Amino acid sequence: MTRLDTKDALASLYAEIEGRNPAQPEFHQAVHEVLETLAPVLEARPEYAEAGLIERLCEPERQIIFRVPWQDDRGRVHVNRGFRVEFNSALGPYKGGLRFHPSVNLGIVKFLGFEQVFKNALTGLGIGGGKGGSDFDPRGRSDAEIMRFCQSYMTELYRHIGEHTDVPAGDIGVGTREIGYLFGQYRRITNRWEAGVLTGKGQGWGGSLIRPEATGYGNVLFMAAMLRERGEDLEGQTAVVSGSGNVAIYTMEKLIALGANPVTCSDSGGYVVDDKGIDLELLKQIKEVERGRVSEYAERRGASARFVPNGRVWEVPADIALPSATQNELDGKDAETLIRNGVKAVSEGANMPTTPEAVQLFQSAGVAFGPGKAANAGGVAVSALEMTQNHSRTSWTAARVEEELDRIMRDIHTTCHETAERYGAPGDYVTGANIAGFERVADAMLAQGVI
Ligand code: NDP
Ligand code: 2IT
Repeated sequence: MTRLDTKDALASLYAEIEGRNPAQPEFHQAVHEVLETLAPVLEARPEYAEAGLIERLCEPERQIIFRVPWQDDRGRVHVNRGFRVEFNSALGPYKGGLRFHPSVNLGIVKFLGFEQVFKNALTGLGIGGGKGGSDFDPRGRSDAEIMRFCQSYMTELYRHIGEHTDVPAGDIGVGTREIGYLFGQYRRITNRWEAGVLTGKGQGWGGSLIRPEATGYGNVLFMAAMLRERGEDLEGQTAVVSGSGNVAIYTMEKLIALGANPVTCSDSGGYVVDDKGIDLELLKQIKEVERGRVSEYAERRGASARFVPNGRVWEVPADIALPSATQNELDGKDAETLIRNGVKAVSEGANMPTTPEAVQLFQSAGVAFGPGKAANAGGVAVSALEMTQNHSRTSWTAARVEEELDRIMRDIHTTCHETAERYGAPGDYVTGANIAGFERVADAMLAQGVI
């Protein structure tokens, strides 16, 4: 087939997938972004198309939707919807986080699960892809309410997961506290100490050192590798970071450690800009200990910081940008602003935070762009190391885990870089990540037959 024929075939496949999965715009966006880059590899390897690989890759192996009833502290009954999409297990057990946020629906879980398949393949660690969550809103809920919700959620989920089957972890709204309640309920129902069934566990009951830090640290390592390609490093770079949760906080911690200066953070209420650089101890106290808002940071920090309600954090001038909150938080207009202000590299801590239009603008302007499925893979990679530690009943030192994380992120960067070059798109990390992830999953699926 010629390039044009392949592109036509992909376009009609995409139209079919869109029609078959109505009202799932985020899933369509994620699929489109991958299919758009696959033409060269499908031409080079016609056996992929013959084996119906794209059709199979875009259809989850299993989709589970369930009722999650729970009682609040006043005894009122609430009903939420729970999801677990087991997308692809060609490379290993389904692996991916759980998101608790009111915006969660099947389309969002499917976009996240689809991305996870390629991301997990890029780690090289033998993990398939899945994602789950609920439209439950944890904001303002007491510990007891969170616990009852998690227990109810796990009362259904437990029958679908297991250390060799499907291994959930955290994502937005799910951290160590929630993983603790989920793990406790799993243990109670199954009467098994099965540490490898969940990752992101606490220290002392099966968790891995550096897992809380891993996504943010890994993203900064990916950013550093992109800068190195351009003959630069992080020293002295001003960074704009969005979000103020797990990924954002440890992104800032690593940026500071490597000599860069993060000057912003945000939440859904607005953003903070701090001329002296973010005071991480204060931010951690407010977000991790008090579970407060970034507006409180500005109130307590003094004259160097101000809170901009409902503002776009991307209007703050910076050398590098690390979106670390949520999908589609950085659009074409934001990209234009960043480019005008001289941004030279963007690396995605969040999943699909940059709209397709913004990605296009960055790439045309020569801004290095690291897509989430490569740049934020450090989190799931250390989850896989947590599973390894659980299987062998050992725990590694922080230094050992960090060393592994460093190696894995360098490998992912090299793989994406070399793959892009091999397929005639030098410097295009989106193409490199998609093709490299695809080849690994596709080869395993080919070998395992039509299932
Ligand atoms: P957290 O729940 O710890 O933090 C989420 C942050 O994003 C908060 O600041 C939150 O603000 C903000 N946010 C969430 N939803 C929205 C929204 N709809 N609009 C505006 N702001 C929003 O989550 P994480 O830090 O774990 O996750 C952040 C991103 O990183 C997500 O895209 C996640 O999928 C991705 N990711 C996470 C990994 C992990 O290991 N945790 C691994 C790889 C990727 P507010 O409190 O106001 O909602
Ligand atoms: O998006 C992600 O990679 C995560 N939320 C982490 C998944 C995991 O299994 O650690």
